Amino acid sequence: DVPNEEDLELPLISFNDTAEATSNFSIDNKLGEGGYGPVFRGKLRDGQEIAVKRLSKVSRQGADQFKNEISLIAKLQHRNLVKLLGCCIQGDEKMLIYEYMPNRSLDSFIFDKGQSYSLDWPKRCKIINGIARGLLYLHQDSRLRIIHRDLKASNILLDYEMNAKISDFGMARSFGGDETGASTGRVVGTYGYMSPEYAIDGIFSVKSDVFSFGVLVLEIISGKRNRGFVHPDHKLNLLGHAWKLFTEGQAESLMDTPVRDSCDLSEVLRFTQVGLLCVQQSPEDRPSMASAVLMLSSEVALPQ
Ligand code: ACK
Repeated sequence: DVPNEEDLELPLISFNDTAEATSNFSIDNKLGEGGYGPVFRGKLRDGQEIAVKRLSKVSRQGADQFKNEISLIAKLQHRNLVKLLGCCIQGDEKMLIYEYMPNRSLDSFIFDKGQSYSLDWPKRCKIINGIARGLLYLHQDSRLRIIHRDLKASNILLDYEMNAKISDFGMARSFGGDETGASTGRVVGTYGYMSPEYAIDGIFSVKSDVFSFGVLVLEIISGKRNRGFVHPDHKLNLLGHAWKLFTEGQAESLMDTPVRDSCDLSEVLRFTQVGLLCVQQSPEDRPSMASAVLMLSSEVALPQ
């Protein structure tokens, strides 16, 4: 299901080769290692800051993921998705050029104790709403209907105003409107965020993204990572822990200190409940992203 080069709907700037690409922007310091190679910070000739993903070691799988990312993301345009500005897919060294996200990834913000103090509830609330809207767009836009398949804190990037944008579409799949799901023999993704039906049987659908979204919501509220994949009522897992505290009326003790110090309690409780609905064991019991967005904004009564 990897498209041919001719079928790619190319983004704004497409460079013919590495030399042409690099004469149009500078590449500065390395930001880190991404899914298929290093990511660098750079600048376009007009001074606009960019992030450049390079695919240096051209394994077949890496090249396929790279093309997959281009063909899907070239069609995407939403304030909660990281914008692809250009690409260079010919030649040995392939590159994707993205808008630069100065506050980097949500991962370091919520799990690094030094930084998490600056992330009060209003900011976290805005981040959750942003991720929800970005995901809703992916699932619903009739031209797209995309399942991300690797939604996690390190794939959420933050701009100057702490708006959240979803990145990394290397594993995304277009599902063409069939909501019942598809299966794969090769399970890819990250354990703490993987729904049980995907981790065990390789079945993915929009509801597997909803599960990952629920994990993210609970991580953002608690400041704790969900590790491993176990049944939600397992004691050791964040999901089980959150469920237990919530049903015992102790949800406040789930909250990360900066959240507790700055929040509207009823709002955090509502968000926690939405998170818990999204991580239910059975995909049919999880809300769609459209319902999740409505529930976050309190427009509908939550099921008990
Ligand atoms: O967590 P980070 O600081 O944010 O480290 C990773 C690293 O590159 C490897 O993925 C960072 N990164 C990826 N895309 C961008 C971008 N568009 N703007 C800024 N940083 C980025 C990511």
